[in-house]
Amino acid sequence: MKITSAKVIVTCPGRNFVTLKIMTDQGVYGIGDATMNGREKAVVSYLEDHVIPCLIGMDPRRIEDIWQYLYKGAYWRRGPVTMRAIAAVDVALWDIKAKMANMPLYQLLGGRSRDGVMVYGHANGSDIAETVDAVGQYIDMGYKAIRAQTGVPGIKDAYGVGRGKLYYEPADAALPSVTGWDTRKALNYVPKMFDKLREVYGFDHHLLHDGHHRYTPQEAANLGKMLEPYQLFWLEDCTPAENQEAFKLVRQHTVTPLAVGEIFNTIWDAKDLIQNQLIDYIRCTIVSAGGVTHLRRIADFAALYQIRTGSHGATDLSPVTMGTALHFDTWVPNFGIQEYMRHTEETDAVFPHDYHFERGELFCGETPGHGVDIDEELAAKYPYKPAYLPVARLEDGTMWSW
Ligand code: CS2
Ligand code: MG
Repeated sequence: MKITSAKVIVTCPGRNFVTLKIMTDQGVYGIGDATMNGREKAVVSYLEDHVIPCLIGMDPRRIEDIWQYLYKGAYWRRGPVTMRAIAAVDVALWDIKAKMANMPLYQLLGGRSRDGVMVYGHANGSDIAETVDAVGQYIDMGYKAIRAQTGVPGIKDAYGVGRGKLYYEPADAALPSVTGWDTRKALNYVPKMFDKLREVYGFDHHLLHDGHHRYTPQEAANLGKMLEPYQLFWLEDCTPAENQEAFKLVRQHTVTPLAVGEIFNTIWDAKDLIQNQLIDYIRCTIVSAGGVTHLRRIADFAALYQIRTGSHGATDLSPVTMGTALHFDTWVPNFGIQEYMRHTEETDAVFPHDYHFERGELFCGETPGHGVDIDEELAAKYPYKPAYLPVARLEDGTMWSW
């Protein structure tokens, strides 16, 4: 069996997506996601100029060997561009293998560990009252777990506040828009939101919060401590994680569960966090962390320390990643939760898929492969549109982590 050709499809049905399609001499094809929000074209070039020429003629059944070829063979290891390109190839090859086996992907991985996959949705508002309403709407839709973010008085466009009810899309401008940040104001306001949420809805639902890399370790520890009475499912990205040791200080001071990893690319980014048991959930996902082949290594390593998965699932991860992640989640023994931000109807139409939402859970389908396709004709109607994530500055103009 041979790879005969491969192409990269860029489409913008409401937001940009980069998709790799690999064709074989047996007529079976596979699809992989290579989207990197705000830096899409870097991955397009990496695939078109440097990966696809090497793939032609290779045996697509040799998934592991091709993964190692692209990782070790590039000499330049790791990083968000490289690992997304590898992920796209890896996912397309798993799709091909599962189609050849006439099985849904989760069967190839080891079979079902659960029926459905618990997901969390994003509730947000410009202030506490609006967020409380939004959480109520998610509860009414059947969600068991809800992430709550609020605008903060005095902070311009605080992270996580969307425009519509169900959709939140941060990459919103042809050049980065400037948002604000003020840790003092956030530390004052965020605990009040959770106090209100527990007062109104009680403790039956899981609540989550994303710090989005904004706090220092000491401030994160303080926030974690203040949130303890509200029994969060997790506090995410409470401090930047380039320095994995930073989490020691947070861990020593709070029992609020910690989640991190949506911007990690390999197991090495999480090694110290995992083996020192500094986190509770690992948020790496298929597209950013080298595909199914590598994510499986991360999840297995995390399982040794009772750390569970909580894969990133924002709208910039295409339905191809979501579909693949759901097969992974259906199999992985140490599953925790799956993030689920709904895609727009336009996006869903470009990527026909067989997963569905029911009573707070997502279910992958039984179609052979990962169950997600791309309608190329429809995709061609939505040309690429430059869209950047915002940047964040403090009141005095200092650049901060967005
Ligand atoms: C976020 C994302 O979903 C999350 O937890 O942190 O909204 C993130 O900001 C985007 O995926 C960036 O592209
Ligand atoms: Mg996040």
